[in-house]
Amino acid sequence: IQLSPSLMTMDLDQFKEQITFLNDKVNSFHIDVMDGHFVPNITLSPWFVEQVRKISDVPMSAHMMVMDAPFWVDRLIEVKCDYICFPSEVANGVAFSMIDKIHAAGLKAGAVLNPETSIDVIKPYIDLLDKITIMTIDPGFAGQRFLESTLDKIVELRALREEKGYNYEIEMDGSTNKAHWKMISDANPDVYVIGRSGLFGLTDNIESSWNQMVSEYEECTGFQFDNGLYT
Ligand code: S6P
Ligand code: MG
Repeated sequence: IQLSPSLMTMDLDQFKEQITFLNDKVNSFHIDVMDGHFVPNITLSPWFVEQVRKISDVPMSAHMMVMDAPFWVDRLIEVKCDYICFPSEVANGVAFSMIDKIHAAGLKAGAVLNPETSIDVIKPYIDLLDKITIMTIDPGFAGQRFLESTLDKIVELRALREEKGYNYEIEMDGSTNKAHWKMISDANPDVYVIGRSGLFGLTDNIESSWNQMVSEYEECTGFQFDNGLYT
């Protein structure tokens, strides 16, 4: 499986230690970028992407929760964020130009679907996307209720990709932990965003949290932990 730790839930007092530990274990870092309007919170930023890049070569994936998506796309292009994922809910009228700009910069373009958003919203440009993120919680905060019905969209996206030959990666985000590993794994996304409840919050040490996450994953799914990096 491909893992993408959500850095808004890391322990900032252990910034270097946690990033360095995860550096050769995960496929990307998930960077939540909020503007206080699309959701009532403010977390990470393009500046944070630059700080992580100083000590890590792991690709970075920005999850934008902002009203003015084109503005933040430009800022994330400036720092060469590897995946730039915009909120599909505010992309009407600007989706094609954002995707073209991201691609012209040699970066990957993604769209994020909040729990209430249906796949139909992104159908006009789905063939151009490199990633689609399905929110399995309400966006804005960590530690929120898992919304099981959102998993149907993962199954639908996989079938659609098969049928039409699309290239997007399918990612899920929210409450990836032992209460939900089994049902998420049944829905079979490509990328699992993992945050407070499934990794950073498990113990006060990143190595023991990682080991606990791996054993919880194996216990819940019956699969061997098979990190995408090593396959
Ligand atoms: C929420 C954000 C997510 C969270 C993550 C937190 O707005 O997009 O990426 O950081 O879901 O993890 P958890 O395990 O507390 O849900
Ligand atoms: Mg996120």
